[in-house]
Amino acid sequence: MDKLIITAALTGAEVTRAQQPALPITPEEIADAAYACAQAGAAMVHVHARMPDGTPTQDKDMYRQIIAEVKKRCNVIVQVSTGGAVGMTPQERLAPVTLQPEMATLSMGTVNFGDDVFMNPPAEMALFAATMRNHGVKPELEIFDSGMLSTAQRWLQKGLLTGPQHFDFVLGIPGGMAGTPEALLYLRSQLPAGSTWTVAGIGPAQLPLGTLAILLGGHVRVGFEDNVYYRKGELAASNAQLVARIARISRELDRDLATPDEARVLLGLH
Ligand code: KMH
Ligand code: ZN
Repeated sequence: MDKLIITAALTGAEVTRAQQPALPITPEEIADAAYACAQAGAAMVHVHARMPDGTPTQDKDMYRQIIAEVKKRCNVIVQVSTGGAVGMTPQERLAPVTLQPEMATLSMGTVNFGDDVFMNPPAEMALFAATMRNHGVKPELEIFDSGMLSTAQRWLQKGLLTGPQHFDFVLGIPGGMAGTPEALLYLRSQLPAGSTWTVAGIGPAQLPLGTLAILLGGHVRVGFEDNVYYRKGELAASNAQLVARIARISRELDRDLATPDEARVLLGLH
């Protein structure tokens, strides 16, 4: 089995300081959290930018600062969000891709998102894919429901996506596919040959699905974007605490952790 790539989704667009007092917001806080997660075993960070008051933003300069601050501290792969927050325009969402980060997320379809709708019409997503290709940015394909994986398969056949792809199964969003082992096993069974995959279990699904992914040879995403709790009723102290736990479980299960450079090789970033 390949070594495990742990991604820390540090901030997201929805979680507030009221919900999680340790949420990193400024570029310095995000970079400090990235460093702590790297020390705990993360090879990648998935980042969203916020304004100083906590409002989500896709401002290019804010992402530039985040990337620079992370790079000052450590060598983790920085993956920027192009999901941003519900309601942002495609142009806003794409802004950080022009900074040529190593990776960026690419949502593969529209999904109900709690009481909102996270809009990802095919023509806009094709533009996102083309922009990433033109800037040499590897996408991580965000799969919120099984039809999105079928879309990825069609796009591979049509040449809108080329080469081995990296998938993120985001499971447990209200409106998306359930955060269950059955859902994960089904999606894994439908993956195009040669793909790599990770799982982002939402809320209480984070720990069980992460553990299952370790056993199945997938990779794992943890962090406050998806889950603010350490266990039921107890907030996590930091993103790094969530990384440290999944790292510990992986080592106990005899699966070593990928360093950032090893993850770059596994993901074909070189
Ligand atoms: N904030 C969500 C609406 C991504 O980063 O690409 C979308 C999201 C996905 O977080
Ligand atoms: Zn995100």
